[in-house]
Amino acid sequence: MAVRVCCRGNRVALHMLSRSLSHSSVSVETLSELDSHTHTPFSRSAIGTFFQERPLLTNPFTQDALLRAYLQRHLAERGVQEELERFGERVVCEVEALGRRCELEPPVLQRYDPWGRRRDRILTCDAWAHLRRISAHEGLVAAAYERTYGDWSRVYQMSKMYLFAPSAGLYTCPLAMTDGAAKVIETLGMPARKAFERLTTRDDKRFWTSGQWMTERRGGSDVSSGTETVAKRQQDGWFKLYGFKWFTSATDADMTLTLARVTDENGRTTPGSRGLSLFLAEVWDSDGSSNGIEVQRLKDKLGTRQVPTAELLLDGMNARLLSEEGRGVASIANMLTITRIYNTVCAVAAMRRIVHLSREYACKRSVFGKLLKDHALHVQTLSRMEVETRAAFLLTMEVCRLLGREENRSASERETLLLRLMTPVAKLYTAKQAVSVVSEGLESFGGQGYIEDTGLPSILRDAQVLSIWEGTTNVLSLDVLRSIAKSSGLVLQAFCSDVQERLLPAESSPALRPALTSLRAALAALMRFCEAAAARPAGAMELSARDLAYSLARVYMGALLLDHASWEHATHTDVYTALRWCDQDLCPVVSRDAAGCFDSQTTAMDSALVYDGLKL
Ligand code: MFK
Repeated sequence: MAVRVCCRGNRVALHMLSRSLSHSSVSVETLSELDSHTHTPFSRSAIGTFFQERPLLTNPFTQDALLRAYLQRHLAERGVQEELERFGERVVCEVEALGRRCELEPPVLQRYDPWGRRRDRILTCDAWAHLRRISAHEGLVAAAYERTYGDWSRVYQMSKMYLFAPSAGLYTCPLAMTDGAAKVIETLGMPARKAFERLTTRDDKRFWTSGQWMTERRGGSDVSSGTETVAKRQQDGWFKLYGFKWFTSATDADMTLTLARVTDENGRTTPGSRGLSLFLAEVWDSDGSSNGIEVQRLKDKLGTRQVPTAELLLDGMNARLLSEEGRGVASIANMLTITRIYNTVCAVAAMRRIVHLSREYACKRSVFGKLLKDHALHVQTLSRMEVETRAAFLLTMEVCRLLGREENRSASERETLLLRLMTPVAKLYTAKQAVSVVSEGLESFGGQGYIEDTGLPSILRDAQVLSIWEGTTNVLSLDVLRSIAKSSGLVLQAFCSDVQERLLPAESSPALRPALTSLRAALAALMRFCEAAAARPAGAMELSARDLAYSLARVYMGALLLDHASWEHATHTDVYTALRWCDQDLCPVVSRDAAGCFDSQTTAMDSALVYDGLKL
């Protein structure tokens, strides 16, 4: 092998010539000597002339057939499509670059002022501030509370969020908590009207974002026993909070909602959930100093690097009591409903984005003599991603629709029950889908999907958090059980009758028959399982919780796909999607039960398997 270095001014080109493997040499030549190599590959350039085409991001509204069809069906004649098309253009031309800058210029913690005085400040980049302004102007939170579209206001707002999310550098995180805080205040009867107005304004100068500080060092799932923060009542009726918050997201927020235990005159607190109350605090004073808060450090995370996530010591933070004393968890649950729905929207949006880029790339990338889009195996993989994305989209929009109807006071009892049941189901299931679909999507770019500055890896990193924050998959599966127990099974009855009704129009379509048959069988099996499970010990129910939640998700998504495919303007593609979705095991809780997975001896076997080889 010979390596030759040629010089012309500052230009240096390295030429790797595979002449001989037996000896290598380095020589310096002038360009004129190289003229004889004009036709040699790589002779004039360091890297040759072939470059891979990058996938182009185009208007996410116009390229999304299902979103457009869904809106045409439900929100047709109200100028919504034009507005979303305009916003989609803004996402591509403006938001995308801002989001990318937030990834490249992550927040930093400044602890001291130039004269050595402790003064914690979280510094975020200009792009983050710009996204805040855009969010306010576009009414990304406000639209939900203006209720311009009545029952459909949430669908409208979340359609916008869905377009915004994959480009927005995780600005959806503060927006989720802001929306959640507004929802809590509204539900509690407006005890903090001024804060509510700021959270829901379109005026960027007045717009506030909110945090949601729930997680402490003892853990984020078991909030009732893990919360150590205490609240000491002051003479003016306000409280001073003392505690340590272990994860606080988007800590640059203007205000926050947080949980603490009110102390009695002897300094004692009530343990458990009954001892927790909900507080509202402004995070920063008017001079920019913090409200009795020390920022211990910013977290070093796998993804969501755009978002300042901090550990906070609350050392006398002034706060006002928002809920009744002891009703903290029940009150903040309204916020969790909203943030879990945002999580769902962001999960689907991430899936849609990767599918968008993957299919675009497949039209440009040629391999083995033809474009990727002409390789049937590659297209099969993309179509499976598309099926997952469509099912997730319809479930997400249905949950948003239910939320909108509840907020517009038009929800029936069945719809209210369904919202309670399907919020955790949608959150947990779409989060898992997002990780899987985005991971598959990265693979569709080959090695380029693994290269940082393509921007692709950050989509996967950011998707990974979706199954963790706002409750892990298992915590949410237990929340599904909680909703069943609390309603004495009424949520399941609502589920069953809703699915049955949705399937009726599909009866007149021969093309949909195989999917309809599978879905009806799955629903019947699921309901039989639930009836039998009521007689089982609580431990067995808990063991089946995840598979039960997955079954509810798959059956409901199937029903929504069939419903959509039965619409008068449905396409062959809609029918095909429903058929493909119903190909799978729609009811894993029943198949796992049949395999003995929830039997009493299973826990011991699982434990023996997991700890095999480890001395306990
Ligand atoms: C892109 C998206 C961006 C999102 C960004 C957000 C960033 C923020 C990051 C975070 O903060 S992540 C941390 C989020 N933390 C969690 O999600 C907590 C996870 N743990 C749970 O959800 C537990 O299940 C829970 C804390 C709720 C358990 O608490 P408890 O006290 O053991 O619950 P309990 O005793 O069963 O219920 C207390 C009350 O709350 C009951 O009301 P009642 O007193 O009236 O009976 C319950 O019905 C009610 N409740 C609980 N969960 C509910 C609920 N109500 C409605 N919906 C729910 N999901």
